[in-house]
Amino acid sequence: MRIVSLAGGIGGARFLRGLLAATPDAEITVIGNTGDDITLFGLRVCPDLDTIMYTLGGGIDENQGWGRADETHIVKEELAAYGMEPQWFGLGDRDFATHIVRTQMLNAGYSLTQVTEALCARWQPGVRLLPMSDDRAETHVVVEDEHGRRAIHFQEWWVRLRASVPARDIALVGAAEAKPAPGVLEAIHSADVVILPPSNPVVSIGTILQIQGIRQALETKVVVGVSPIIGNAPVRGMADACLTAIGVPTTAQAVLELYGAPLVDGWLVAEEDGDVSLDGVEVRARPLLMSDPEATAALARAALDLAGEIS
Ligand code: GDP
Ligand code: FO1
Ligand code: CA
Ligand code: CA
Repeated sequence: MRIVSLAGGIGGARFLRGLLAATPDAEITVIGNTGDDITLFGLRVCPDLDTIMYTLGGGIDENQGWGRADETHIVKEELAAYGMEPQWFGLGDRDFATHIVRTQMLNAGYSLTQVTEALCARWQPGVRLLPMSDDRAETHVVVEDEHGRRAIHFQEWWVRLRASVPARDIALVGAAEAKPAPGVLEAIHSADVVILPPSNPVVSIGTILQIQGIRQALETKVVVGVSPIIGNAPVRGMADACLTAIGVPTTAQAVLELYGAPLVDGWLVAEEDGDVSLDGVEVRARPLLMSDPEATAALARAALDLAGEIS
């Protein structure tokens, strides 16, 4: 079976680990969000691609959900001692090596797709990991405070401000020009099933859906989504602040409507959200908490079962 899954960082990566356990023989292509990407100290950092690569490759800091296990922060401390900014983004020493390899390859003319493949040669994630685009398209957040109204990089809003300043708008700068990475549309066209894992609906899934041609390609397929919202709250993180910014309520119903039909054909919600419905969409209530590997694999199996029912 050929499966395509879109993915953000932690929610996407954990779901994919369950999907691999549930279907060890499937050929899985992951289309990863690169809207979170940022250049720091001259180095290109791709948080969501790295979170997937480290999680599936056994190198993730399991408690934190991002960054490397057994990490140290000597380079960060030394940069701070020189007064180098920004100091609000915590790059670890092991993680730095990934960004050095990536940046060196990008500067030598390789595409992000090629770089990601090279990094995955070490981590062996068990999936084909593709960036949504080789073109630079970064999420920015419009905020308004005592300094006035301005757009800042998504990471500055998320990490430095902890989404505490209300976002007036969220925009993917460069979206109009960004093309899907090589292999993305081909993977969608040859997929038997497409999964929207419980990733952030605005700055992970919503970002990928903005890349030219991806939404249209997905509309021709059987697509099953898993709600990242349970009982009107995100399971983890600050997705509610992102949804509010684009005028969408933090409910499993509203996220389904945001993705919409005919894109989505099946939608998994938690038991307590069992009243969710939309014309043209099969909705099922299932345990949605990825609390351990077994529960996560069962969730992935539920998504595949629903896809099987629809096709
Ligand atoms: P990020 O890029 O690291 O923020 O990660 P993603 O975008 O892939 O996923 C973030 C989303 O995952 C958040 O909106 C959470 O609500 C959701 N999430 C995290 N853990 C769980 C879980 O166990 N179950 C469900 N259904 N959603 C989860
Ligand atoms: N998240 C934080 O909250 N603080 C950090 O200092 C931080 C550093 C970081 C470094 C590398 C990386 O791959 C991810 C990192 N993250 C950090 C997580 C990440 O920036 C965000 O959670 C996601 O981009 C939001 O989806
Ligand atoms: Ca992300
Ligand atoms: Ca469809």
